[in-house]
Amino acid sequence: MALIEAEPYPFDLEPPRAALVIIDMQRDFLEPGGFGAALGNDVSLLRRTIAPSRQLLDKARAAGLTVVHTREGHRADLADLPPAKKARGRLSAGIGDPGPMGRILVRGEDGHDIIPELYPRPGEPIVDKPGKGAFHATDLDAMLRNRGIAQLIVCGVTTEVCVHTTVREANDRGYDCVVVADCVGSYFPEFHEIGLKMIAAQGGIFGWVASSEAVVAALAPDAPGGWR
Ligand code: TIU
Repeated sequence: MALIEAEPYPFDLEPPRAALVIIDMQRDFLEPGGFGAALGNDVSLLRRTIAPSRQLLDKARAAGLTVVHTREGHRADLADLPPAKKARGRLSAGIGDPGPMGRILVRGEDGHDIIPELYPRPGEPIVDKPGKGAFHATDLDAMLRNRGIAQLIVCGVTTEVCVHTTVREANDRGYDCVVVADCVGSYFPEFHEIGLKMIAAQGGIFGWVASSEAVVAALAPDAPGGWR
């Protein structure tokens, strides 16, 4: 067991029962030439998460943690795309349409894939999800339970959308979640800040919030209070 300094109080990490879950670090959300940028968003607000996430990913891999990656997207035939999701936003180029890096949020397209900096290693599960939450219509819960995972360290984008939805789903399924503050990001700084506060409020109503530095320190085998 290792203690992670966190809000609202320290988190007892048990690495064999913990997974690092990296949400939707996809080219279309993060790269300057992607769908998110084409909608007028400032992707630098998301890109600041890449370096700390890479550091945390390296440390989690070295510590032998389960690492799971997710991607938001749909089948090429769009059979799993709810009409309401397709229509939302009244976009001239929306999900399934040609975008700057292939068809927008369609599996197999360049923009749908994970950024090279955080690319999954062979053996690390990738969850392809049609919704905002990573549990909805996926096998994530089964994979975690089959591995005896009960604690999730959560990184990714965006804080108030797919990260929040996933953490809320996980919380209701009995998982303890630690959201890594500098490894999650939003196109809207105020939503990011409030989103993090909402996680840890009321005694940790949805989970914990910690810095990547605090999580890395807890994963270091020789750190005071560290694991092993
Ligand atoms: N992954 C995720 O958060 N998908 C979104 O659509 N986020 C937005 O903030 N739009």
